[in-house]
Amino acid sequence: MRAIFISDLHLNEPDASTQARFDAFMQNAVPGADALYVLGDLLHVWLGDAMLPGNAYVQHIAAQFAAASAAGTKIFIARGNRDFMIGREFAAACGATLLPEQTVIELDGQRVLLMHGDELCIEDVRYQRARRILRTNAFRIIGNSLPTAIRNFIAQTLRGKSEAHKATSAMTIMDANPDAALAAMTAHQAATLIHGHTHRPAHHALPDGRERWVMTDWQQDYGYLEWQHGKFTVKPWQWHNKNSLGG
Ligand SMILES: [Mn+2]
Repeated sequence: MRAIFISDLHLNEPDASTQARFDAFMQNAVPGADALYVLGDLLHVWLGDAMLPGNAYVQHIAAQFAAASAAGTKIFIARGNRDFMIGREFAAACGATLLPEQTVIELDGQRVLLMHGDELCIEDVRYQRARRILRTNAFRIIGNSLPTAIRNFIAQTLRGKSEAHKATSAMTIMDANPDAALAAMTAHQAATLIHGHTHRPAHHALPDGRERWVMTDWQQDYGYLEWQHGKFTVKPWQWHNKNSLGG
């Protein structure tokens, strides 16, 4: 069993270096894996699957997932706080299965809890209040029925380059609350939790043997998480540094 876990790519058309890193990852890391789990914020801005038609940039991303899926790697995509409007059309274009907000998988018999992780940032009360509204099917329907011109205008505004850096820097995101993480693991009877969102990559090993892996965003040099031979390893992105790929 070889499974790969990633999150917080924040793929965004002006950011060519992250795109190059993604292309290299799909070509080098994914082939032969049994499963690829994308745990939210794959896309920096996604205001609904109505953005898909005619969008060559996102279709190129989807096509790479679809090719991996056709080659035998199961693709699973969870929504993040930036791409919570990902829907069935996008998932279908990727040959992917959409995951619920929290999901438990078994890796060689071990229960592992997966989530984007924004629900763990409970000290950010304003965000959690907004989240309860935004993450509903009703909001998803409203967003998808916006006129294309308005949606594109909003997307372009959100996509501005300096805005992208501000919005993805860890300083602007509150950290996960460790007690909330433990409570979620207890509720799901999982000894391992994997999440992203905070952009603070880490391996938290708890005294009771439980562990929490926090995945990195793709704008810093770190790596992806892989399960193979019954253990997790962080694998550095080494094909090679994104500057030489993206120019
Ligand atoms: Mn996020």
